[in-house]
Amino acid sequence: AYGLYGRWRLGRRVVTPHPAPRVLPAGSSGPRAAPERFWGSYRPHVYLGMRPRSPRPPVAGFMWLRQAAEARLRHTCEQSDGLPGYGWLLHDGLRFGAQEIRDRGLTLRTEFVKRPGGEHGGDWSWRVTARPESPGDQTSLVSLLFYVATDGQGTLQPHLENSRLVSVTGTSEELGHFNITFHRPTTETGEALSYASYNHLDARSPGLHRLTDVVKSSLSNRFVYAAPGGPKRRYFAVDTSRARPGEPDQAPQSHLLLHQVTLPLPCRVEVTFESGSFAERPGSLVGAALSEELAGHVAAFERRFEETFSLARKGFTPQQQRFAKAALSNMLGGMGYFHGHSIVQSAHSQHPLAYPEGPLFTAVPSRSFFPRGFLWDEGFHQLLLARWDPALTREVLAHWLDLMNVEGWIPREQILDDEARAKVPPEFILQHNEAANPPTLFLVLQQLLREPGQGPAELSYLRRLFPRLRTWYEWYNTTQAGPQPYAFRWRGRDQDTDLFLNPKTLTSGLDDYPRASHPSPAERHLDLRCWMALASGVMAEVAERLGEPAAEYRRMQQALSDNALLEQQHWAEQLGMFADYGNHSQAVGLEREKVAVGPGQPHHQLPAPRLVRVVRKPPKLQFVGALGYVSLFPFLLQLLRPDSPRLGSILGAMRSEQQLWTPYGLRSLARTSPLYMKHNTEHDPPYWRGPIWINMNYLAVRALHHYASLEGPYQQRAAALYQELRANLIANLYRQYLESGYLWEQYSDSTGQGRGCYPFTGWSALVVLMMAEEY
Ligand code: 6A9
Repeated sequence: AYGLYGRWRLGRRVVTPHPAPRVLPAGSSGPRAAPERFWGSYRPHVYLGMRPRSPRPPVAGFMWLRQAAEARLRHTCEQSDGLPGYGWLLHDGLRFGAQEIRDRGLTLRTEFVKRPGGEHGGDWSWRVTARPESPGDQTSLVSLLFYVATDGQGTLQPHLENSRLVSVTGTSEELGHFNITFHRPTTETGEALSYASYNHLDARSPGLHRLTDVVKSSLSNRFVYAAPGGPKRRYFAVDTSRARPGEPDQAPQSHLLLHQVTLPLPCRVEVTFESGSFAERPGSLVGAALSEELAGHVAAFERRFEETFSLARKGFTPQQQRFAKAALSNMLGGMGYFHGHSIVQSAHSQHPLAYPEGPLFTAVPSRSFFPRGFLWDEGFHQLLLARWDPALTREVLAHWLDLMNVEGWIPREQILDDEARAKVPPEFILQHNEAANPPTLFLVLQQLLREPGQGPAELSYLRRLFPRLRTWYEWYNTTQAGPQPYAFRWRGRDQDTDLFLNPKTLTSGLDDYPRASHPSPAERHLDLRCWMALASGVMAEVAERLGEPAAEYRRMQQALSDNALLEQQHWAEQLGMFADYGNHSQAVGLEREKVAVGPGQPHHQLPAPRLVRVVRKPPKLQFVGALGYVSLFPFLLQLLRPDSPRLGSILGAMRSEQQLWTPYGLRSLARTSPLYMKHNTEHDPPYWRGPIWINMNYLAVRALHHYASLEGPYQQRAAALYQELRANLIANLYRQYLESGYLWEQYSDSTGQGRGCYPFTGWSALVVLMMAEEY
């Protein structure tokens, strides 16, 4: 039906930007429009790094190395480094941060402070203090390595004094002229040190994603540390003559200049970045001046934290408050600024295409494992951050909505640059334009609408957002429509059903949570339907505030929260729960494939038999028996009327230890459910089939709080459960943090222990809102 040109145009739609003016016009993150946010710790994937919010700017970073028989260089956050703990203890998301990093044998405290001034985002200072793990250790040598690197734009110039790299001057489009100084090391209290060794590296790299390799390849232990009167010791250091630039065929994108200082513990090193346009600088921000500045920021943070969350007033101990501050600070310190493009594919494009290039300012779920943007995770992150700094949240939301294409689609996982791509296996990089993800940004909008003091600025922000919100909503409403009015279905479920116990639904965010065993267009997904009820309500409210047509959104909201219709589509009377509906068989299992052995063929030559799915009873259209988070959705998103008897059933299932209740929070899938803790394939362990996830638990606590405030037959029950569930979650997250040094992706339903990747501040940081009782 389409000509060649028509087909080409259809294929290009996936990479055609939404036509509405960007919510954030070009330059709005730059040094003129937003100088106070220009520089930041926006490289969450390294232990310490800063960059400005500009496309390919020079960046700053830090590495360290304990001098031992082997050189183990630390740079990007890696779980395989096995650090006993690291993360921001304090971070205001704007002006300062203080992080603690525990490595074997030493502890590092990394602090930064920004100072506004000039035309290019001002100055900043770093202070790194290294202390031995055991106070008596005076023999360990440590190397602290500070670098600056370009990323395709700007120039750098090293300045040496007797082979010590003392400073770097440079220029870039948005930074103008600048000067970075590596100050002489001191004791941890700031007194001069008599001796340290210095090395430096001046090298090229294919890009920022190869910096670690370039530095590693240059390390040599031919250097000798010889403090006067002390023993001579060989140590590892960067060596310009050895540095290999990586792929030689690629034009080097990065110029790297690195300063290494090697010295005994304890010690301290400071680095200053000074902007050339800063006219009347009162003096460099180092030493006592830096200490004073830091102390001021710490005090302001403490005050603001208590004003915002009232944890002292609520009786939390100082140690519990420190935990909550660290959770919030890690969320803020995990903010990243990424610039680049996704690689996408539509049903109409034969080949993967480059999505339009653009910026994304976002929090990330995990600095080590998932240091990039995830659409539905971000809604949960911003529920916390909106309480701390609503302006920040507004900006993040705008960045996400500006990623929308003409269809109304936003790619779910944002893998935008080489550094991000280097961390993701190729098969996960491609984003498909039929793939949704829960529209949790509507939860954030709902929260922003409730903020007191909505004035003209907030209204005009909403007005700029509105055309995109409208298309986004429409995209879900049409592309994820279900088999009957008011029903919805996640697209993009796994199709290769023979290999999975239950084909996954990655788009729902709940990955392997059991759904209909045989994906089909007849499916009705309960969670998506509830998300759409929420989205409709928020759209109606936004439209009403703006004087835009709201009636259709209201009508949808009312239809989707009509409890009778909800029950008709999703109440499974026989199962006694809300459920998905689809082509389903309960009688499935994984079995070893039988491999025919030919006569005389020795067994050991055969490939290992695979696990394949067997369906012992044919599927039929029915409700899907899988009690867990999905079944709770009408409650989680507060669609149930307070007098609904279904509310009683849900509270019962939640409190039953056979089903969802544990001393650590609600498990994702009932213990009595057929796929509870079942592997999906030989190599795919259970994920959303039992473990405790904090985002859903936060929604549960929030919903209990809601129903506890409404008169009805279940009010008392909800109030009691609220107290209990909240206390369990807070106690376990706090305990896990103390015991393991981290917040985690999920938690074991049998021991409460952290599971999956770490640190995963992501939605685990919602514990702060539970402590503060902010819902
Ligand atoms: C795999 C492997 C270095 C899975 O937190 C992000 C998402 C959630 O949105 C989702 O609900 N996580 C949850 O079920 C992590 C997903 C990671 C997928 C990419 C690539 C990289 O290995």
